[in-house]
Amino acid sequence: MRLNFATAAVTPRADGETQDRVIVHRLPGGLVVLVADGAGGIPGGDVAADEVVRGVAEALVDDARAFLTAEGVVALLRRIDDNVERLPLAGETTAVLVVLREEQVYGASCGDSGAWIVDEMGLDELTADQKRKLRIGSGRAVPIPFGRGPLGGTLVVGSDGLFNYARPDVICAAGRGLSLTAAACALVACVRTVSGDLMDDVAVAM
Ligand SMILES: [Mn+2]
Repeated sequence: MRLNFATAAVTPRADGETQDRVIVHRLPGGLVVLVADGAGGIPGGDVAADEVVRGVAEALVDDARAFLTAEGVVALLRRIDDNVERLPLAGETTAVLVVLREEQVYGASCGDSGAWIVDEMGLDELTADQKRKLRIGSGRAVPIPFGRGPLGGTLVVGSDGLFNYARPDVICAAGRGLSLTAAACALVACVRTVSGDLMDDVAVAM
């Protein structure tokens, strides 16, 4: 099974600071892909997103069983939600966590980041049923599990800066024939307006 991956991120902010986080961990025989997008409009989105990154890294060491099933990932994200809610400086964040193994792809998400599997035929939105408003840090997060068989196409995990500003057919076509690294760069490039502007931070892993 191919277990290589690429990540890319861009931000329209002049200071280069972004509240999007994209992290990929290797497991024996698999990958853990995480995207977290700290919510704007309330303070502390970046703290919340960092706390998800930290909580997942910690669980990989202390609680590897959490990554064995989609339900385990749901429970992990719930625990992280409780922890983030208790942090005075933390706001809220989305989280999409995908475990990619030889025989299956599974995970859970909350908020409006997304995970798609794309191929020539179109797209399969793993995160179609997620609760967009009940984010990590609210104390009310409702992570929704997803699962599929062996990965058929290309896994694309990203923030809403990708999925809200690029047409689905453009996302499906963006990486075709390219190396993964070039494809990830092509994806974050395709959300720019004709004048070259970005409307939101963008982070992707594929
Ligand atoms: Mn965003």
